[in-house]
Amino acid sequence: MKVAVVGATGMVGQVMLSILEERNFPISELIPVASEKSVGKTVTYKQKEYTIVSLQDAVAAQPDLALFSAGGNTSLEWAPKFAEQGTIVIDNSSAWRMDPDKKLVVPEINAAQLTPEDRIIANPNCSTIQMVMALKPLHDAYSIKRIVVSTYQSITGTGVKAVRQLEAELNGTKAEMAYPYPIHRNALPHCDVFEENGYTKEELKLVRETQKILDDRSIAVTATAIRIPVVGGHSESVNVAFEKDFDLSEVKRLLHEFPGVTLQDNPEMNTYPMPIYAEGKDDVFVGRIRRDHSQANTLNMWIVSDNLRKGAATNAVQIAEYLIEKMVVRS
Ligand code: 2RA
Repeated sequence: MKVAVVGATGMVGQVMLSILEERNFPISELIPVASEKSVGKTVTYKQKEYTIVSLQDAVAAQPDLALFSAGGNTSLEWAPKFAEQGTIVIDNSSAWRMDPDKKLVVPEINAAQLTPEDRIIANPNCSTIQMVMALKPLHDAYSIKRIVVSTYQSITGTGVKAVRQLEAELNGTKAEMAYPYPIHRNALPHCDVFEENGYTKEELKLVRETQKILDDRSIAVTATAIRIPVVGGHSESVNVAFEKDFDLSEVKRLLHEFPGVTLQDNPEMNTYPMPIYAEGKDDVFVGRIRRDHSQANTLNMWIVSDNLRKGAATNAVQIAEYLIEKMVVRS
């Protein structure tokens, strides 16, 4: 399969290349794509160097599949150009996620809705993916009424500039600021930009994408997204109220049995999810599961996952694998 990776030099693009290699994705020809300033440079895939090409040249090459992680504006302009000629686009930006004609897919949850007509498929936001992975089996069993989520997000979600800012703050050197304030020894209640309603775009993504993926706009969601000086993954404290009561042991069984979720829940043995252990893995880790005694039919849990992997690159590649498996696209 001829595969383009658009945004191949970015943090997610680089992880996409390593995931494609790790999962031995059936690539006959790899086309790394990046901005004009990177054209002619190379990226490494399976110990070989591949020369970066422009978006124009990538479209002309007519790939079967294009994995995008290059920002919303690039996706809005270029995804249709690829799709018009038959390329299937899986886009990691927010550009198409809330488009009513585009599917927003977490394979373990809703890949079955994909059809050969879907030419632009949206990859959800990282903080949404890990949350709905844990909530889907519980929604099916107990019907979610309301979600209150607080996130503690890795600086890798911002990109390499944020990682360099933290490194500089730790080393006492200078670096371009990715944030309005130092991130070392700090917690920023500011992920993405603020909207007029006082919420950030990141918080509103958690609300709107969750309702679309679980296909239930009656689910009430409210979110607070925090950036913390961590690199291994995003963590989330989730309080979820259900229509029906639940049994804690059944909740844990449902989570344990859900593909892609790993239960880490034995506080007496100091066993609970943490970014330092989630980093580099594809699973969504769930722990600190306990009944909220302040409200009926309500549960607290702690969810951690590597935001660059299942939160972005792995989920996108899993969508592509699903398309091949269902013969939607020739491998
Ligand atoms: C973030 N979820 O963490 C956003 C985009 N990756 O900044």
